[in-house]
Amino acid sequence: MKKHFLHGTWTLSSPSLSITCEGMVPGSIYGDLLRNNLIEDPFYRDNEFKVCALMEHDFSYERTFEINTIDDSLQTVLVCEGLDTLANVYLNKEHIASTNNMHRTYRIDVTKELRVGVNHIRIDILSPIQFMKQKEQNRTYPLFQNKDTIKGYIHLRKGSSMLGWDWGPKLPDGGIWRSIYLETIHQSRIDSLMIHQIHQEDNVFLRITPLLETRVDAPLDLLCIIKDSQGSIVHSSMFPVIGSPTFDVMIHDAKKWYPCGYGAQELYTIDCMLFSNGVKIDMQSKRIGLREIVVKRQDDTYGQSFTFVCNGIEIFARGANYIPEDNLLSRTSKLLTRDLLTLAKEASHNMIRVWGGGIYPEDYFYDICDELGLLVWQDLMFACSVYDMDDVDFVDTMKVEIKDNLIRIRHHACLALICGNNENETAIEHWNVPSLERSKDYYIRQYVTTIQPIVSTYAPQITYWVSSPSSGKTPFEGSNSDHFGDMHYWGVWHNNEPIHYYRHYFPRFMSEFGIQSFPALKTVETFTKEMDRNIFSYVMEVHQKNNTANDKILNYIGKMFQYPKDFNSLLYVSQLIQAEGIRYGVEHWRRFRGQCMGAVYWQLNDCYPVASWSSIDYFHRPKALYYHSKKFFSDVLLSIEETANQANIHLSNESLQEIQGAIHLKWMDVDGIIIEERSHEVVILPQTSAIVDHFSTTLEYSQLMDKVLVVEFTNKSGQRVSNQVSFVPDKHLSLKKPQIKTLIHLQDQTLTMELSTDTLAKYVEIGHNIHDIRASDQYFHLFPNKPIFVEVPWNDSIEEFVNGLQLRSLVDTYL
Ligand code: BMA
Repeated sequence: MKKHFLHGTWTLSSPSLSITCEGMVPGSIYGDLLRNNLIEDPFYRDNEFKVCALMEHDFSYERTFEINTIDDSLQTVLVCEGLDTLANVYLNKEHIASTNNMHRTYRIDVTKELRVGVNHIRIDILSPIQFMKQKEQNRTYPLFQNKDTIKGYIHLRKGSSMLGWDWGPKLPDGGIWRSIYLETIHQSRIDSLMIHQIHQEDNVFLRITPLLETRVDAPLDLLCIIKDSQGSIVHSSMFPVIGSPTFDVMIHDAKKWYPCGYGAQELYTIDCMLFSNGVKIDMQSKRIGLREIVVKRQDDTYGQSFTFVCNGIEIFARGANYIPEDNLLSRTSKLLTRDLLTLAKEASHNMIRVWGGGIYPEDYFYDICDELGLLVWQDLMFACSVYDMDDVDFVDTMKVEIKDNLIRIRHHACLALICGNNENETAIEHWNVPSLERSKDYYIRQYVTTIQPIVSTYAPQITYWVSSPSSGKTPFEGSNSDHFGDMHYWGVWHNNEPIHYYRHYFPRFMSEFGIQSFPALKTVETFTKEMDRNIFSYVMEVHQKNNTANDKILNYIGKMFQYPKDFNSLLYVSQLIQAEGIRYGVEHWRRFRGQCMGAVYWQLNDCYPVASWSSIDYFHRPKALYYHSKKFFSDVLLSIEETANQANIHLSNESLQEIQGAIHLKWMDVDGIIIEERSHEVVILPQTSAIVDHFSTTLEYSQLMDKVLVVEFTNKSGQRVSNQVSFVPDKHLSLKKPQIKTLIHLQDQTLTMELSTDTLAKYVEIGHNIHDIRASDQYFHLFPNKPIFVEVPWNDSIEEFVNGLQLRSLVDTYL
């Protein structure tokens, strides 16, 4: 099988816009217009609106290519791995296909149309906006749709958030966004490989089923080679194809794959080759991990568990929700995805939920998750909507889309669960949707009757979960309960509930909860002019997609912190409420390990520079939440469950080893004067959480305003985790301007900073006026007599660092 890629330079045109320019394939219309200076940066100020309007027009991509010879006995297929979205495809002026789904792979037989010599291909991309408008006009009954998205998106199988979301602009890019090539096929090909695993203690039995597509009845042979992560061959066999082939292999002493923190990420490669008369005519290769992942759902005193179990180990899932990485699809890259996911792993995330309102990620996304040991909760691409199951074209294309994507991703070690949709069940149960009975009927037809069997056919070993959230019981029955299934809790944030309400909930698995913040000033500067830098300015509000959210940020700031003195302080403090709020929730749920077995916050990343719930912004600048997550997600967590004037100290151990060490408790004032101090030894079993100490005070509020309770746990090898709390909110703490001193060494492109202070400095941020700082720690609390060491990757001189160093802490926002 030969591939002739049609990548590279095409001509992009739009007659109604009088545009003709160079286009890059794979790529996107906006990407090309931007490169050719035909549009301004769509992310700058309010350019979004001008750029969005362009998609009311049709565009065409075309090019010529040469074919030297054509073997009449062979078939040629044009493979389009991503056409976005409504496309008409022409080869040598013949219409060869019409497409309606950006998530699908199209295989178009072009044997008849292809010629020796020069060929001409043209792909017309029709306006998604016109299509949606038309569909909405023809609709006779209302269906529930997300209000932040261009109406009618529910009829089009295009990444919904490209048409706007409560964190994303309405920039419906389009084009040839994934690979396009001609494939020359001999009489037969391997269409797909299905791999079943049966785990028998140290051995793993593999059943490998290649699905063959054969055009002629000629003898064929299959060769299967399996290699381990070191490249050593652990199995090789060749056999003739008889009927529908399937072959079984036993891998002895299997090196298993585990999510990060629970074991290694061993990966095996299966190469399956098809031979005809001794000539190799096709091949498929899959990299797999030997692992068994189930979701344990067992009735218990709290309701029913919802626990990911990998190779028999119960996992407390710690992670974040992932959205598309860029509204301009041509700007994403493997490098950027790796950077994002590596950041997540470095902060002890072990699960990424691919949220259902976007797009199915690239193959490399799953490869990276396999390598890093990040479990993937994969939503199918349906979110916050009711879809028209009487629309035959929609249903037909949806079925193929799901099949295509399951076949593409099902072998990945990281894939832990397939979920039917995001919030569609709970929307029908709780959100007062129109056409209620019809919506219920459509829901059941879509996720239960149609999709569930597709998942059990094409990914039979992956758990199918009908919706997030769901109780897993009869649809629309307690879909967002904290006794069954998974839960999205948005009382904090969307309903303005105070942050301590997180403690009112004991979910079995919290798959969404979040608090917004602004991105760093450097990020804000990319889309604003000086005059825009006020959170209620027009431009800042254009970059705030969640109605009234800036008011909410101020509201939460007011509960915790003093009024920030300027714009930059406000951005910083907004990140602190987010970091502190999410910490508060996660620490609570980790204290109830067993009852709760997952905390996946909303959201990991951004698709453009915006105020949002992300922990890492569009330019991959980690926010305070990111740094907090390093601690609240780490295997060993010391947390303080404080009430008015007392506190339980909890130690949570997610590791597989028992840990022993000393708890050290200090009750002190902000200048480091110790009032009370004690320490004692503790032992904590693997994968448990326990109360290890208790503290109480009888002091009055006014006497508590300069006091802090600091707890530390130091294990036998000297590793330390700590936490702190005051019994008054930070805004009432009597903080003074600290004198923060730094001692800095540079070695092997790493700066080691020792920071010390004369009085408590809260949420210390290490910034630089030019460079981005990715320190090993940030937003930490610095106590007198307790220096903190931080490492910063740095490939410039020490002077450059010192000259631009910008340190700040909480008091700097108001004093
Ligand atoms: C959740 C998500 C998204 C949304 C987020 C913030 O419900 O599923 O649809 O962006 O809340 O509002």
